[in-house]
Amino acid sequence: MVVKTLNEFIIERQSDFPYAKGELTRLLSHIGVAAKVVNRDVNKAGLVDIIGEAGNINIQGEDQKKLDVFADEKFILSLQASAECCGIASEENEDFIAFEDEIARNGKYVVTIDPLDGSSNIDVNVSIGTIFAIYRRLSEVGHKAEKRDFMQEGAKQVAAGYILYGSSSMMVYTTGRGVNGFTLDPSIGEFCLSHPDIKSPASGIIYSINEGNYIKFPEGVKKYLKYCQEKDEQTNRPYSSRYIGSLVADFHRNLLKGGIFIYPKTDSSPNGKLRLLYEANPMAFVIEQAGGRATDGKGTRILDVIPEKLHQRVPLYIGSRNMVEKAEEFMEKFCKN
Ligand code: P6P
Repeated sequence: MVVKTLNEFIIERQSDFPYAKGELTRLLSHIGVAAKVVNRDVNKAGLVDIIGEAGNINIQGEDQKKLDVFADEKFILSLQASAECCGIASEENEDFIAFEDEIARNGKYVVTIDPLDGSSNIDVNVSIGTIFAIYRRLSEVGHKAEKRDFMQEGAKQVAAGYILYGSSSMMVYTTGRGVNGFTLDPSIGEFCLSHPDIKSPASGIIYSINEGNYIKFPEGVKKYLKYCQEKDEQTNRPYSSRYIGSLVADFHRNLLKGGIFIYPKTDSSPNGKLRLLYEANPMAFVIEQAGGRATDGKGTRILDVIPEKLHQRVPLYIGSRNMVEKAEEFMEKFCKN
């Protein structure tokens, strides 16, 4: 079988966009380059002195691991060098970054990114990931990026995806014409097309949620979990509980095998934990393009949520369409507020 690299695929698909003159192509290619650099260091994290707290506390109030900082820097440098991106909103930075240099200011796109999601898993060698979304800027080309460029609803994404640094490293993304997955071949240092046209199974037998928070869950979630655990051969229940605690890893497994991931609101986290701009929205674009569903549990599509704050959180019910709809039925029946 002839191997198709990420760059060959991106260029081949560029013809999908008559208006695009290669800008998005270059942007996606630069993301791929940064991913390879971060992958190299994630894979040897145990060997070099980049494990452990960088001594900083990030905007989320979490200990910043050195690899967090390293990944954030690598993606920012690569995106700025693409000359297609005029600004970035990152989980690791309190405010958005508007590039100052003239070339970057002429970029037509902005990027929201979680440079290294699940970083608390770095020290124990559990899969972690990068999540990104690309929007067309609203502000005038040639000027600095403005906050409104980043406060667009997810439905305005022109591309989104993730890199999974796991047993093998993969890049999965969509530009609104389906979802394709690329596996890094270390022998040639290229992401190669390995999962063309990924489709989310309409149903599955996996549910992913941190059951340690059970007592804090809304009643509808508690009832849905009991539904998952009941025996019913016709609907292949009881389902299996699978939770890695790394969104990219949990999402990717459920995307391929079928399943639902839930991070609901709780009393202590009234909007859940996951971030709208650079976690929920990119994953929602991917899952919908694969035929799945992503909502806040109360019928609002994640992609329709109008952002109000850069690091705003949102409850996330995402995965196989039938499973998300079933969970929403329980939320509708048992959670009126
Ligand atoms: P909890 C990792 O810190 C993360 O942001 C996601 O990758 C993951 O899905 C979630 O938090 C896990 O959160 O509260 O279950 O540990």
